[in-house]
Amino acid sequence: MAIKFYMTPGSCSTGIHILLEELELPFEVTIVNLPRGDHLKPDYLAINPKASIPTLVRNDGSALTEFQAIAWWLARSHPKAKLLPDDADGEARVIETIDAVVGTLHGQGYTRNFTTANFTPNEADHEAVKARGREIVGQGFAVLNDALAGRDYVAEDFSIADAALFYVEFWADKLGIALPEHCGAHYQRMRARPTVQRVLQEEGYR
Ligand SMILES: N[C@@H](CCC(=O)N[C@@H](CS)C(=O)NCC(=O)O)C(=O)O
Repeated sequence: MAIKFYMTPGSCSTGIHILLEELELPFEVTIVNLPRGDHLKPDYLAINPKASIPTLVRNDGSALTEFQAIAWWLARSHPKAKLLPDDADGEARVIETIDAVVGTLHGQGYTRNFTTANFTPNEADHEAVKARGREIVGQGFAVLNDALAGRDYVAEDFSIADAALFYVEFWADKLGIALPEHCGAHYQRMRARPTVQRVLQEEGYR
């Protein structure tokens, strides 16, 4: 049984898609159409009751959710691919960056723009909520930018943290949010990777 990957093109699942391609794993894709509400349908909720993307159903049939958990499991179960540093400091930097990406830039920043109504029942407040979201994203990138100075990747080599950072950089690109210097260079470095090019093409981007 191949790994089953539940994803939405251009969403945070793009980061996991990159890791699956980096690992050259065989996997079956199911596209979950978020705008159509596929994630709220009983058959998907039976797999992931959190109604979120991404989900990975592994060879033993068990489902794994949450970007960090999926990325960590992929890296730990394929150690030869070296998607995690093997020193404590490098590992801590990876966790630090993924948490900032998923918890802060995505969870507090971008979601204010993607699912604004979840933050206020008042439509008159929507623009203010979106503006605050962009502010959080900008502040988050500024911190990550400083950490990237003088480095090609978050840790010494490419790791799961770079796939996470890529998806929020990709969203910045799509939304017209300017990336600070080192994040911009990281984004271009990631786009030059053959796996990233393949993923973007498969997800309908160029
Ligand atoms: N903490 C979750 C967040 C996942 C998440 O929010 N994914 C978005 C797509 S990028 C989603 O499923 N949205 C569904 C919704 O907004 O209802 C994770 O890391 O996997």
